[in-house]
Amino acid sequence: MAVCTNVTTATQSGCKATCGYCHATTTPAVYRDCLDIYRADPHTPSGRYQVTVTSSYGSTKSLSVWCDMSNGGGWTVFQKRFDGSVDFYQGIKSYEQGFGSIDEEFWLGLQNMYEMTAGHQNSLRVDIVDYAGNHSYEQYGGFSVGQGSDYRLHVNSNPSGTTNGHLEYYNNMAFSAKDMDRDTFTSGSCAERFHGAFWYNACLQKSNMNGLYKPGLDTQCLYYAMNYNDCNGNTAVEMKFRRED
Ligand SMILES: [Ca+2]
Repeated sequence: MAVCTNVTTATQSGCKATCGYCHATTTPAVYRDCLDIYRADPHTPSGRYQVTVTSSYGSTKSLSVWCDMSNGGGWTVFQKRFDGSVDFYQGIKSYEQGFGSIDEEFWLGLQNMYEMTAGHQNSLRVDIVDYAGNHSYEQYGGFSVGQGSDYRLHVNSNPSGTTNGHLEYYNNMAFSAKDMDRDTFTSGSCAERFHGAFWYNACLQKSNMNGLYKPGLDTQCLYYAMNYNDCNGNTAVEMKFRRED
């Protein structure tokens, strides 16, 4: 309940005048993303929250998201992997719509990512735990996902962090999956070759975030910021974005 003051008529929207004051039920707050939730309460913990996503056509939908309230808070996680319980070798429709469980491993979905990042300045953060248990991270500016059907990646170069990442190598690439080859490798499919789905370029892979969950040496495995020939699969990874406007 909220108290509206200085109400002069009983017809004010949502209000019922009583003795010059008006007591009205507040409209539930609409949170567009984890940043709105963080700003409403900077002490709220990381976890599962409900946000309202507005499409480019103006329609709205409720969406469960995982929010990382550490590292400055307000991060909307769009990919989380830590135990290999979810199969990430999926087709383009699954990657468009999202899959997995928001409390466990998941991919949030390219359409959701487009609708939540379009028209905003966003940062991208990657958190990694390598096969030896070492934690590292990287942060990029200029992140957004273009509209369907190809959902191009936009990300700036010169990241900050503790990993020598190169996601800018994939800047302006279309998203490819095992059943949708939009990479620039003309003799085959990077998604098939690396058992994943990503904004693949010409298969000179420097990251394979949706690859096979197989910690240890394997060129098809989940890895970030290394040459695939040196790949020791990561044991945990999160990718997340935050509005900066
Ligand atoms: Ca190809």
